Amino acid sequence: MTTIKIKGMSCQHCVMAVTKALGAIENIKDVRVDLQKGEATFTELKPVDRRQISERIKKAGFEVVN
Ligand SMILES: [Cu+2]
Repeated sequence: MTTIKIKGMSCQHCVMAVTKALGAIENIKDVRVDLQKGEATFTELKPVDRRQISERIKKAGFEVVN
């Protein structure tokens, strides 16, 4: 299980957008987004490039903080 910090989420729509953005990345499964903590957790079936994750999150309008 991988956990990343995400900046900029303020409501359930943000949660949906982040969940969708992460879920669309190959080899990422079981995405859970915690709005209050500003975190997303997911399973990597194979190691996923962190830069790719950051880019997808950015495209969705948010920012990875790690
Ligand atoms: Cu929102």
